[in-house]
Amino acid sequence: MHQREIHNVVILTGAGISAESGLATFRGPDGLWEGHRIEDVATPEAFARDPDLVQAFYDARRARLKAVEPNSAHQALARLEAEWPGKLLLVTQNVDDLHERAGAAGVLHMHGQLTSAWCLACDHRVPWTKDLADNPPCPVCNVSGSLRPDIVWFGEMPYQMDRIDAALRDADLFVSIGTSGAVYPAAGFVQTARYCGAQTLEINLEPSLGSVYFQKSRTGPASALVPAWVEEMLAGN
Ligand code: BV8
Repeated sequence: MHQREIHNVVILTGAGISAESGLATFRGPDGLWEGHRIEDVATPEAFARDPDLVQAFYDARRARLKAVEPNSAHQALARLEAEWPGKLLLVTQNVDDLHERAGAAGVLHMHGQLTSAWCLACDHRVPWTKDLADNPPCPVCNVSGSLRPDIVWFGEMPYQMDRIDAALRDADLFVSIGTSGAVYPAAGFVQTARYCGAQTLEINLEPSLGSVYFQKSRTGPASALVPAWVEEMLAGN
């Protein structure tokens, strides 16, 4: 990394950064939930067909958040965000709150968050930490049974894509951490960044589906590699 040219940094994280905190990834051996493929549960069609099944899937994952803690990779990224002298955008595909609980401030959750609910009656989004399966009333409009998880499902448009695209085009460095590169548009970010002149680095337990697009890659657990990389970035080498 030629540090002197790196001012604007975009970081993309995936489920792999939360794996060592004890949260299941999508495509590991546990890439199923109660025997359901994630793609079959995380869709608007599944929610229309069987809302109780989908609400239970997200209620279980929301409840699990209370049982896990951020790991050293989340903490290192929070430190980098706080101390980096240039621009830094942390985009996550994860719907957990571990980046925030490690102290990161401006996290962009492109696929939504477990700790938010979306009311289909009044279209407000509200902070949410309880279950939704029991059809609680919306705290804004008081309608019951209108709250869905504020999660971007397959076939739905990810959040803040214009902002992400502008940051990728302006990036000097794009770093992807803990993602398989299996889902678009996130899997295509490296190509946009590289096309616009950014240096690209992948940090992952194993080469991802998009490894070929990265100029540099480091394979191993995020809890070891991310703190080491942040030290290098802040030491200016
Ligand atoms: C959209 C929220 C358009 C839900 C998620 C055919 C071809 C190409 C694309 C498509 C296609 N058919 C359909 C599509 C589009 C589709 C898609 O890409 N499908 C895939 C399956 C082919 N994409 C969409 O639908 C997206 N929307 O395209 O909208 C549109 C246009 C106009 C108008 C309206 C709409 C929306 C996709 C978002 C879906 N929601 N998450 C939830 O969480 O329940 S996706 C979910 O899976 C994640 O958010 C993430 O994005 C994705 C991949 O997961 P990862 O985070 O990468 O996790 P994974 O388990 O896969 O990998 C973990 C990695 O970590 C591994 O590589 C592993 O080695 C590594 N690891 C493990 N342990 C560690 C580690 N690394 C380091 N340290 C460790 N300790």
